[in-house]
Amino acid sequence: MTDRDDAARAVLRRNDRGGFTVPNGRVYPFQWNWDSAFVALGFATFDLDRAWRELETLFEGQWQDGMVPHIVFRAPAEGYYPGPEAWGIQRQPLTSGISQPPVAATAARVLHDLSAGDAARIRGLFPKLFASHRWWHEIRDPDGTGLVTMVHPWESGRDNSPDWDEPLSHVVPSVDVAHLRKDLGHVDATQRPTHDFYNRVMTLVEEAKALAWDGVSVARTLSFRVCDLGIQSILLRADRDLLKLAEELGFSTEATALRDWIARSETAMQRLRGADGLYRSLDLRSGRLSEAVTCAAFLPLYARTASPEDALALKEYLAATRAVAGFSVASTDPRDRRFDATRYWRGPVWLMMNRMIADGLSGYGLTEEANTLRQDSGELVRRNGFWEYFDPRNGAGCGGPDFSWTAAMWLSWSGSPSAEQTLTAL
Ligand code: 9WN
Repeated sequence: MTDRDDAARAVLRRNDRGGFTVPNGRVYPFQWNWDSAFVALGFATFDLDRAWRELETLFEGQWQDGMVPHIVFRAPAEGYYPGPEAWGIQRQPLTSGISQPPVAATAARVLHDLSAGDAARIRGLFPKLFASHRWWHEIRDPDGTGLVTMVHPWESGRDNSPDWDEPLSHVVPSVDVAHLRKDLGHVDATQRPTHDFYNRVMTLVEEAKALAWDGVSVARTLSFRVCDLGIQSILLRADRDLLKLAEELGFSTEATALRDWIARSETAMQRLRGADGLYRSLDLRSGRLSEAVTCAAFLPLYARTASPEDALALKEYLAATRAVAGFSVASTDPRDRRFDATRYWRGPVWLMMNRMIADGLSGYGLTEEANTLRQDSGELVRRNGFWEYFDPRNGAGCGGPDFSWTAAMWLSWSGSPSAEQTLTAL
């Protein structure tokens, strides 16, 4: 145990609002979907019961159709836009109307592995996890193509990535929400998305409201419809983890469905492979692959769907970009004109991305590269603390301080003395 471990636990305890954790009390005062999955991994290092609770409270926000919302507004809080009134959804607990990358089943698998044969918690959660995967594969892929649709940049969790520039340029803004924003009161404007971005993404919320948030109509008709390489890869990996759980727990009908979804996704993912061997997101409206190469390019390794040749191409790409950017992994290729070292998802490093990428690299035997990511991630925290994200050039902390998932990644991965142990844990 080190002082920094204590500090990381203190961040999680401070951001704990009683069974659920806020990413950061000031900037993000509610429960977020994929944040909670990563936070559960952090709690699991010192309080396994509390770790399960994080996932259980997240799923209390699950919709009837299986969707797990990207925000659960569990208790009123000031300081964040768009709050519950902007989404206009009448259910309890109050939630947003879109989802986020489905990391939860993978986190649940890790918690179950740590639960020493006690299957009670996973048995309670399994049907809900399965319903959420069914939602992605059926509601968000209504034609069964094997590629799931995201309808809003916030669903990717990589909100402001250059991946969305082109598809978002076709959304005609119908609202002006600049005056409603609260993020700029907490974080420097150069580190946050532009007003134009907010006007376009809130236009998408208005479009969905007009459809009364009907799942299939939203998936078929919103003016932003993209297959995000991140969601697609994270879902495929989570399908595999959920399949392991289904087999162990004897959920055979669910296991059959999961095998079908996995087979379909594996085939369809080939459509995301560019001529240079690197994977990208696909604009489902125009049929065009994203031009940018972003940190999501590594996630087919995490999904275990890349070929050994793809893995070698990514190894080279990692070395080349690290030589330019400094700390890995920059969220946008630092040689790209769209790279911006401190602006949200256009350059900075995120530790939970690094952890998934390192898991992928080690899954392909690239242990040295995986260790480099773990060391870079550890160093960023040692130098600067538990920031939301970091400038890859000098490691400066950006966004919000005392961030839950950064503390959780420190405890469960980058701060651990043994790389081997932690790299196989996810
Ligand atoms: C919108 C909470 C979330 C993360 C996302 C990150 C950011 C929200 C925002 O914060 O998004 O969901 O208002 O910018 O991009 O990945 O889950 O930490």
